[in-house]
Amino acid sequence: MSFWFTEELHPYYRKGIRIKKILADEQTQFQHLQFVETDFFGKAMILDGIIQLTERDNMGYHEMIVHVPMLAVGKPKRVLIVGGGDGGALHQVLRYSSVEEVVVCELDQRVVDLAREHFIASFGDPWADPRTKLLIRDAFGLLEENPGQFDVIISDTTDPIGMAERLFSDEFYKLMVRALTPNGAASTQCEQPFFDTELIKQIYKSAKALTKNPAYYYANIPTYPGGGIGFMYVSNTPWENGLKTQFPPGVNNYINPDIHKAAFALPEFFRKELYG
Ligand code: SPD
Repeated sequence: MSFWFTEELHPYYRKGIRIKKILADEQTQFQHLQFVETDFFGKAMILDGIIQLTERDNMGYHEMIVHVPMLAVGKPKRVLIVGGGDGGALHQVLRYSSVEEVVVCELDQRVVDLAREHFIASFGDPWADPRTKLLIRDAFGLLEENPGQFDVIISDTTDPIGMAERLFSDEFYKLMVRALTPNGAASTQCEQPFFDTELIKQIYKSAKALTKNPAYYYANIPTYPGGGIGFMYVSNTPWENGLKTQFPPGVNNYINPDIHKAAFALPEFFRKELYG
């Protein structure tokens, strides 16, 4: 027995996946959290009715949000993940032997608890790595308290709705850049060129005022609206530096040197909007 789950992030667009079984369904202190077994995409995590990741296509998201800034920096030692309670980004960050500490700043302990149980086949148990430090708290305070502390910051968030809206603000970008080391790099979940053009332009403007070499890049993820999602690279270090760096040990399922480079090529309508 299976049924259709329909996601409506935008009032003018819907997408659906077939679900075989609901594995967990609870209202946490912060959100409606569900883990489901899908027909095609393996297990999926859904927050407030929006698909966050599936086992089958999360690699496009996690490999791109993590490796682009990590490779650009070269040998990052201290990394901060804002959000990321599902462990997917953490799993990728821990592939780097240069990493001494990864701080994961997640608001909802239940996301970590249930993801740890349900995504063990995909991510192992990155929470057990001695380099991992989980902080259950709001990211703004942590960023404020840690100027110049992180070589890489990864903002692995939900969409800009409700409590997550602040994570897409100029204020957040200012604090994030302030928390980076001078040549450090950040990457942020930065939505969809067709649906979120104005938001992305606004974020690029903030990033451009704060750093020398921001750039937008994109990955294909079939279970996200429009079939993909973009990221803002925010740094004084050009992203192209990463093209000269070797991938860390372990298996890539999405990124390779061609994809790394091509991800920064933008469709003409959007390139004009963003870069003029
Ligand atoms: N519209 C869905 C955007 C989801 C972004 N968050 C993904 C979290 C994966 N770690």
